[in-house]
Amino acid sequence: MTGKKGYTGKNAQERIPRERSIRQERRGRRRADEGIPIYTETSHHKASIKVGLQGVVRLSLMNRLSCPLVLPPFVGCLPFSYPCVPSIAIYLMTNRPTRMPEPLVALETTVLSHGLPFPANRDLALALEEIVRSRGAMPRTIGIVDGAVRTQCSAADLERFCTETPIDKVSLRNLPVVLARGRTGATTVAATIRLAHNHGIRVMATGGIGGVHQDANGAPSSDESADLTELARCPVTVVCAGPKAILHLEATRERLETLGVTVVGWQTDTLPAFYCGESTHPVDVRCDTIEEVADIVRARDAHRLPAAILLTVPLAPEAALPFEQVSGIVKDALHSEAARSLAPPQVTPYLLATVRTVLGDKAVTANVDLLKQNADIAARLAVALQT
Ligand code: PSU
Ligand code: MN
Repeated sequence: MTGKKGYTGKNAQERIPRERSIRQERRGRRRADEGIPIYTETSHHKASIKVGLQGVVRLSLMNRLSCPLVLPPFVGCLPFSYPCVPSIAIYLMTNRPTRMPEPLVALETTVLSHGLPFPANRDLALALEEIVRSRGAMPRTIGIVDGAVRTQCSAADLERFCTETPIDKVSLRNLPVVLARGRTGATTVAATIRLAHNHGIRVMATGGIGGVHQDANGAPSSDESADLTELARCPVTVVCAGPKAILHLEATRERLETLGVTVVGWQTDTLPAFYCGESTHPVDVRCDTIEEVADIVRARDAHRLPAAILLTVPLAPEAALPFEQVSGIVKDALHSEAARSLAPPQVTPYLLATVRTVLGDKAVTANVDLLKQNADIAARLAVALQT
């Protein structure tokens, strides 16, 4: 349902078959923190709850009114059916029946395994979680550990993501493979938002999103991050510092527009360029307060628009790296022999590492600073969306 109930899954694609939800719950798995959608508005006109569980059923009418219906244990043990009109949704509240959903912020693991060196990555992982908590929200650092989705990595998991090599870089295309083969994989923005959305998490914080790469001549290349296409079909909000500065910014901006991703500028009219501060490309809308952003998110959800909202936060000019200098380093790197032999998923980590090699600590500091800033704003947004 929208807003208050915390679960956004309600269009046809996201409907979770009732039987599957129930089976998963029997196995003791937790889906969203706030309940399991067992019936959302569909062509059915009746919903039967055939579970032997005691719990609370939450009825939501027309996506707005909602009331919990406490089932006595004996009713819960019997097949139970409830007539409903097409726009009714029923949630079986089994995990924590009486608790309201918490404001959750998804964080990714690719930035830890492939984006930053040790020990900056480990310090960052803990710092981001702490920042989110300090704003009254709950961090959810997502990754795949030994073939299982972790919607909250433990300290030991984070240590593995920060120190183990090699760790798979997981996007949408290889997600099922990593799961099926019991591998451990760090999730990119694309995989993280998909998993977050599946688990009812509505806000994510990252550094920079992937986008359209450039070739050695500075023209858009055919290497385009799956972050873009996944943003187009995942109605979450991603707080970032814009596309990474190593990318073809103009082409990336165009693709975001084509894909229907709303680009919001946080207290800015122009698109941030990752650790290079602001670019010259316009955002769709400027917001100066969290409430303004929350209104746009609510409007998107109320009308079931499919794409993500990208809340882009620029690094302060004094903390930013000079764009011309970074572009020069990237161009040289793309001309090198090493770059030519790279598999596409290695391009982003390679270019980021090359910028770090040339610019040293400044690049790590700028990258870490913007990640912290984004986690802070994401947490504030998650809290605002609960009220
Ligand atoms: N933000 C950072 N550093 C990173 C990333 C984000 O500050 O390394 C990661 C994200 O996981 C993003 C990925 O999804 O880089 C993009 O990789 P590619 O261009 O290969 O899709
Ligand atoms: Mn790529």
